[in-house]
Amino acid sequence: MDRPEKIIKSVCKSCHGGCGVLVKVKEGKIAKIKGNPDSFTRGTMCLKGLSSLEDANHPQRVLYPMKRKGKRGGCEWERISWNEALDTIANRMKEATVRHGARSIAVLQGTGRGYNRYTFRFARSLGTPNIGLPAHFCYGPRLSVFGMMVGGRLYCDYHGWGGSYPKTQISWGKQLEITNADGEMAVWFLDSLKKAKHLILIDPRATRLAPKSDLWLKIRPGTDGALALAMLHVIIHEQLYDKDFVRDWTYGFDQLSERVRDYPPERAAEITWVPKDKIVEAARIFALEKPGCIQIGEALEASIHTIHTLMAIVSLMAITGNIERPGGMVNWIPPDTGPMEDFAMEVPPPRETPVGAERFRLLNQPPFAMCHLPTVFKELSEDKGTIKLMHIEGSNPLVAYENTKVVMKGLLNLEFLSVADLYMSPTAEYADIVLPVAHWLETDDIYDMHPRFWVGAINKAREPRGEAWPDNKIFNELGKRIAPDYWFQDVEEMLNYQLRKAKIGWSEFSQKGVLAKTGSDQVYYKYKTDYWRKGGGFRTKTGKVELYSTLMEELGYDPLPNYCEPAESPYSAPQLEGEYPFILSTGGRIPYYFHSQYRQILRLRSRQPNPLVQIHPKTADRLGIKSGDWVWIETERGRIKQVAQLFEGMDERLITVQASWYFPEFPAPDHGLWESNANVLTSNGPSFDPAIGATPLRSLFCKIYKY
Ligand SMILES: Nc1nc2c(c(=O)[nH]1)N[C@H]1C(S)=C(S)[C@@H](COP(=O)(O)OP(=O)(O)OC[C@H]3O[C@@H](n4cnc5c(=O)[nH]c(N)nc54)[C@H](O)[C@@H]3O)O[C@H]1N2
Ligand SMILES: Nc1nc2c(c(=O)[nH]1)N[C@H]1C(S)=C(S)[C@@H](COP(=O)(O)OP(=O)(O)OC[C@H]3O[C@@H](n4cnc5c(=O)[nH]c(N)nc54)[C@H](O)[C@@H]3O)O[C@H]1N2
Ligand code: SF4
Ligand SMILES: [Mo]
Repeated sequence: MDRPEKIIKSVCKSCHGGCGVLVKVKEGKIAKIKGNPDSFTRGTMCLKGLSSLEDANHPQRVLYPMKRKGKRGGCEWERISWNEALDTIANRMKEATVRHGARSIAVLQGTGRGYNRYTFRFARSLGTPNIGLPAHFCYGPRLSVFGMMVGGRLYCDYHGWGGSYPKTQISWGKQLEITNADGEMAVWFLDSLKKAKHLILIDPRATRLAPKSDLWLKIRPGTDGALALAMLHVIIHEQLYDKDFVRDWTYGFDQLSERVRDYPPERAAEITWVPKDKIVEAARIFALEKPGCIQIGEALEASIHTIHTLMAIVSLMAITGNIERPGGMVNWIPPDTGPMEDFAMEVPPPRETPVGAERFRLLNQPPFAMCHLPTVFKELSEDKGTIKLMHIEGSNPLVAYENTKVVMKGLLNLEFLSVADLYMSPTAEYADIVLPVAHWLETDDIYDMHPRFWVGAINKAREPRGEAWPDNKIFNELGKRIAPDYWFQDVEEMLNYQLRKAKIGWSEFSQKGVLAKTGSDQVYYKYKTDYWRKGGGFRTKTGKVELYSTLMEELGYDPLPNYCEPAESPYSAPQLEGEYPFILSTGGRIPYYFHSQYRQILRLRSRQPNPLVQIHPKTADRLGIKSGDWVWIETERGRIKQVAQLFEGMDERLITVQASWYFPEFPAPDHGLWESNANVLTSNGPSFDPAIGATPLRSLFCKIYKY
């Protein structure tokens, strides 16, 4: 009998996610995935999303819970039942809590995948403050600075709901056009760009945006703080700022003016290698051609100076009067569900300090306190410290975190490690228990990511393969075994609960597909209303935009933006320049991959089979390197090899390597972890951003030579 064809509406989650999709199911099988023209992303999809079925059907997916036999990393596995797997993990966690306290457990998640709220709720319900995310160098700095300065979040207004689109756009250390980072979708950005008068690109490399930009500031990596301070200098000195907004709605303008006096554009030009005229021009355009917005990239966060750099950039947004203005930077109001993270926040936070957060104190700020993973791995590698047991839901620390040798030593010293993943990543290979995770095509959940004006229904198009479970079910079933008060009968009850404020149940929401606040439902200039505060104002201590941060002051840090030189640079460590003559940047994103994922997907791998290191043609010529040669890249930590790609659009002294490479086709357990993984080169200390503990993934010293 013919089974009817069905079209399932869902949200792709093959990266951070966000693209509306239509999944065609024929005779019970998924036949095709395409973009949904009636969604926020208007039918667009990237090749990763279009390859989702190949991913879901891949023969190497983990399909059953497994426990380790023999020694850790010995690659001998035994299939076990879900009950045995969950009971084992739960019992180990309870035991650890009795023996060492709940703080001995760390719960890790990688980049945002729309289930962060489960990770946080789970860790809180265990009683551990040690939630571990890459947030010290990714998105955490932005959220911290937005929080301390404006009491909320700031997103570029690409949507024009207030009647204006950005006239000036700055793309600062970001490739949104290929990364769709943090739920801010490239399609919105590129469409709004057509309506903009100016695009300013601030990047050491000529990215795909360079031909579209009227100004490209070819900055030396890690010096963005000096550039932003000099732009502030120009705007303040030339009186180009928004005087009414500054007078009525900012705190600390005089101190900021005093501070930027130290950063005239000629000084910044020396530091940043950007000509003075271009700095002045960029500042004038941003101050005069309004409204304007700034898209901030992860490159500015993976720096030992991220917090003060971002403070200077938010000050630029503020003194030009671009905050909460149509076409500027807006803190969207959430749909009727309320902020989805309330699901985690309603569980009382543990009182203890997360590991490392006594030193990097911004990591210990409500509502998102978390541990500092470089500290966790360092302590573990020295066989000391607090953490004994780790559960990892969707992260691959052996590839993702600084200094792979240290991370490996640390993982090996854990008493117990459980990993929930779709594949046997190098990290999963070293686990005691591996849990099989369902693909998003096999999952029912609520999609919630930035920029938070909408939530969408992820609707499963088929049952999970093997015995895989969705992440939400894993957290719920594990949670029930340890802290039943906070968990639910089943996933449907948990989804209904999260939708209760919107007065809609999961089944109705899953049909509807989306809840959003758009168009006239959105509100601008919220600080002029009672929205955040009675009588108006921002949700900060002073009620103003804090150019001078009272929180930074309270925590013992410089309350005003400032600049400091990268730790490995020709100016700060000239003695090393002889041996390591190049500036190394790691991690510009690859369109066909998402971090360490998808090297096993042929359709994607065929686009770029090998890791690429970008070298300026003149540098390559001097070193006898030709395009396509394998090249060693070496730092004080170690060396890796990647394939040379000659690239003219950057300084001759810069070398950029791709991050996140391992080779699933290489033998277990390491799968080529040491061959080309950029984090063999990076450092997990001693230099960190003093407030949040970020590390310099984008500005290190290196040497290169032919393989
Ligand atoms: N396809 C794909 N998309 C992704 C990801 C992926 O792995 N693949 N990862 C996701 C994640 S978690 C994140 S955090 C985002 C990151 O995405 P983005 O924030 O867009 O960051 P990158 O792509 O790394 O681009 C950073 C740009 O900054 C430049 N840059 C490097 N150092 C500096 C510097 O010191 N100053 C300045 N001004 N620029 C610098 C680089 O040359 C590069 O062009 O992407 C997300 N999207
Ligand atoms: N040198 C250098 N290092 C970097 C960066 C850089 O630019 N340079 N970027 C950093 C940044 S910004 C980030 S965010 C981190 C990212 O770090 P991670 O998020 O740890 O990224 P991955 O290494 O891809 O590991 C993710 C794992 O989760 C699995 N997975 C995918 N989807 C799901 C799911 O839905 N559920 C579950 N349970 N598992 C899933 C994948 O198979 C994979 O094994 O890397 C960081 N590391
Ligand atoms: S950008 Fe992300 S959400 Fe959109 S299709 Fe690609 S992988 Fe899927
Ligand atoms: Mo990230």
